[in-house]
Amino acid sequence: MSVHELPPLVGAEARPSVAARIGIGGPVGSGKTALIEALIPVLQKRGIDFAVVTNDLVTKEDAERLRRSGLIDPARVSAVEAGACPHTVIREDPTLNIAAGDDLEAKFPGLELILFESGGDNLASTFSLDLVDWWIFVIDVAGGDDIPRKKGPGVLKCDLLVVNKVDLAPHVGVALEPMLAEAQRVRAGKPVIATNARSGLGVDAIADAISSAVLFRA
Ligand SMILES: Nc1nc2c(ncn2[C@@H]2O[C@H](COP(=O)(O)OP(=O)(O)OP(=O)(O)O)[C@@H](O)[C@H]2O)c(=O)[nH]1
Ligand SMILES: [Mg+2]
Repeated sequence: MSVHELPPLVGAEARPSVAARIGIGGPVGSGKTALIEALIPVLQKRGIDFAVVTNDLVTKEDAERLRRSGLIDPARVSAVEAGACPHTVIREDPTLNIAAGDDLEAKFPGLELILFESGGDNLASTFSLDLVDWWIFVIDVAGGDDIPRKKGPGVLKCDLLVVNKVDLAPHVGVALEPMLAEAQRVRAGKPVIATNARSGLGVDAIADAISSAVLFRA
């Protein structure tokens, strides 16, 4: 077979694009969309040209919420309906998400960054590196301080672990510092950031992490 007859590359290597693609996964209701809502003005202030792809089971709820928010040009938000199994479309067969990202890049040629929010899933959900270059896993304090200890693949394998809803710690009987220390321990030094997506606490640190990991900005 000559080089001209080789089958086309799939996934990341096939992308003609330049936009970095990052994933945001985590259990149902941990605050993934809230985090995106908090990140949008921070990324805009930094002059980053970005778009968002959301995933829901059988609706476009999160995309509609972002489009209505007034925070972002609605054309920059795409929705994937994941069907029964949210992790399938971010891991086993990310074709729909890759296509949604490609469409956004075609529409916005200067795009630097695409955020892919997974549908809420369990602690085992992870992203295919055919889809994303780097990914965040969002857990929340109200889910219980034993979540890091359970060492789910999402918690262990993500590039950045976000522990959200820190404001709720006193209300749900969670000792925040030991929870964060345990998260750091199980991740063997990979980063952990504590956030309150409603107040914006920790969101600048996430933007810094994204910038240095995939945009090669200080
Ligand atoms: N107190 C508090 N509430 C939060 C925080 N972040 C999110 N919430 C609330 O938690 C609920 C779920 O937030 P979402 O952003 O919809 O969570 P999600 O992970 O996108 O949910 P799915 O996409 O359905 O999995 C909403 O009522 C948010 O207002 C936080 O930091 N503190
Ligand atoms: Mg959401």
